[in-house]
Amino acid sequence: MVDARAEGMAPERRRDLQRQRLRGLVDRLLRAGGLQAARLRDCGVRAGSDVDLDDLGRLPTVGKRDLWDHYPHGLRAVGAEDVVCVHGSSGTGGRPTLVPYTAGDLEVWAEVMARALGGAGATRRSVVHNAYGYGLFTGGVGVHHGAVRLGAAVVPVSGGMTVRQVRLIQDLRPDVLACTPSYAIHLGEAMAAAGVGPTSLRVGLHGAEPWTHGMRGQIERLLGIRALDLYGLSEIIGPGVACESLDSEGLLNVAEDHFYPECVDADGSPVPDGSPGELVFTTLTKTGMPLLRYRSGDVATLTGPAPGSPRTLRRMSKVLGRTDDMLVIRGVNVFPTEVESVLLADDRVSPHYLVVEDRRVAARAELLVAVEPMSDGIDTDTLRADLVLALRERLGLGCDVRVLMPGSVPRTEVGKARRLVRWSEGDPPLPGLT
Ligand code: DLL
Repeated sequence: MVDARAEGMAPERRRDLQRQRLRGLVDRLLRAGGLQAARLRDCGVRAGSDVDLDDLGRLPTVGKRDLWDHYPHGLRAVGAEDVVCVHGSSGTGGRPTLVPYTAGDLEVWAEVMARALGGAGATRRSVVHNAYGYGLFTGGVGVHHGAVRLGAAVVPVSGGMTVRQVRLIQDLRPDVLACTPSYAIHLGEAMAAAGVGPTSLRVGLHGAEPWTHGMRGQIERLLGIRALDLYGLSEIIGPGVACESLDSEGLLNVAEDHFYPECVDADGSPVPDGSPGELVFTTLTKTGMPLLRYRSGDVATLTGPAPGSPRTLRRMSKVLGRTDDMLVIRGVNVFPTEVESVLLADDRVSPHYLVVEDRRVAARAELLVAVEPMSDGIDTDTLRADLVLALRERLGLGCDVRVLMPGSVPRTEVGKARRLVRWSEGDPPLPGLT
């Protein structure tokens, strides 16, 4: 553990720390004025001492719309002179979300990302090949801060130029790969195509987009590494909000001393541990844009620490989907990740696929799934029929499967893979789909 005191703290002691930090946060928000202060006052909160962790549920939430409504400075809670950088995401529908960071926020970020790397087995001797995009996106810079804090050597290669990346991996012999899961597949395929054998890579930290255990298997086979999940969102800090460690049993340790997690249903009521719900985060220690009860839109489950692990942090599941990515097809709710788990359970299917919500007849949305065969010589008619059956069994829904020529689904070299499109009019989202 990078910070045994924080990661291994007794849960009751951590709860005291969280309570104290929550009160400090509420005082900071009230002092800063603005939207969150007004909402707190409307709830009868006059000072941090009025709140407790146990009644967090009665406090107001904030959401993406609030950030959009307050663009460009968002819910900044400090003077402009205290802001040292701005990050964000391009967002859906071209509406960016910008997040101001103070020097203190960068400290927190470096700390939680160093812990994430440490949990993956990285040390001062590690070389981290960082293929997350550098820029406004938090992936590249966030992993960078963590690697530097750990004392590892970071190769800030960013996204794209895959041939050069393969070369750098051979020459610099990194043990840690940091990139999106879809880029890990792309990189692995490029290495196989170039005849590059086993590399020095040992572990990967993958996130920024949803991916399933099936995709994990594909990455691990292709690259010969342990593939771990790294989660975060720019509104909260970026990567490092939660991360799998080698011993966390497939779940992600939440950095809950800095980001207090809740899991709620559509009405905002808490769901029990182990039940899926929307993750809500409170940034206990951030100062640039602190958020009280930010509704992330990400659906996952929460659970306690791994039994027997020195880490005592609560854990979250892989993200199952986003509330706004949930498709409702003939009354059945479907997340694209459920489709992915069915597809990748079949070793004839390549990890390049696209889920299309066909809304050309608005009153009757249909699910169309475009896949590519893993290799030549696969009987595509049988594959298609088998997938239709497997999807019907898993989702309880008939859908249309198209097996396309290899290479038809666009690869993502930079940024996040696009796994879901909504098709309401015009040309098909992929050539060959009609
Ligand atoms: O994607 C931060 C990040 C960078 C995380 C690199 C991990 C690695 P945003 O661009 O603001 O920030 O997008 C945040 O991406 O709300 C999720 O919907 C999705 N997301 C992030 N990590 C994961 C993950 C970064 N591990 C949004 N699994 C979040 C599934 C993820 N979805």
